Amino acid sequence: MDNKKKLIILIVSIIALILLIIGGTYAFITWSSNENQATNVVFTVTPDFSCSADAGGHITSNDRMLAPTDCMDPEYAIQRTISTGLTNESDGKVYYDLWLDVNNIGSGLSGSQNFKYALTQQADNCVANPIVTGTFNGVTNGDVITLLIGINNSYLSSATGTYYLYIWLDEAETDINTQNQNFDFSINGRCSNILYGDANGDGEINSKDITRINRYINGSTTEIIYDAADVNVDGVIDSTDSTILQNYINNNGKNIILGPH
Ligand SMILES: [Ca+2]
Ligand SMILES: [Ca+2]
Repeated sequence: MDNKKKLIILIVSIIALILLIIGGTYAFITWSSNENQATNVVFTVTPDFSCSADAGGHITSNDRMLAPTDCMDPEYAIQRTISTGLTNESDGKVYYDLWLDVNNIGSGLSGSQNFKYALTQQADNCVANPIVTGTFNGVTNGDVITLLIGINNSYLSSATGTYYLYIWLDEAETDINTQNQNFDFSINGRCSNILYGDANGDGEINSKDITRINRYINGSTTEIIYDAADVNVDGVIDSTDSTILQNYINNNGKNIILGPH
């Protein structure tokens, strides 16, 4: 055997060894979703309009195993196209929210800094100018991850949008605790002609709305957009709404859903 053939065999052997190590070490993390947690949802809000979000149906543990990689990896990262839009015409303004419900997340993944998500409007880039990106670090069962916030994504008519959701374990991950973990997420959304949180009806959500709610509670005003101010949708406006709204503003709308969810 000449040296050239020896070199080729050596390179092939090294590559095979690398694949064996990577495959044997990390390719065990699965996305799972049961039949009740469809990732395509259609919801009707009023008789006048409805909106939809289609993320391509179920994602099950048979679909994808995750391994440390970059977010564009077609084999070991999750990439979902989400098409949103109004299914009926609307004359008024419609606010659109989209979020991820965390139904279950393994402690090894919530303890990692490298289990990540990003939502973009670019099919070919998950890093540049994401609408939202973050890690699942510290996330627990029952939490929500905000993807689109209504106030920044209002539609005037039958507009549609296409978004790309990426979920991946970053290539920096080396912790053995991220192996053999399960997680279970579902995409949910809501459209509404109510801008929840906008208690004074000026089209913005800010501290003025907290002031308005507090004044309403102490009886110094009766002027309030009732449905918008009742952010926990329990039928009354009280200090709970004020507290939720304060947290929402403090977090810049991150991972808190105002209104029905
Ligand atoms: Ca306002
Ligand atoms: Ca309330």
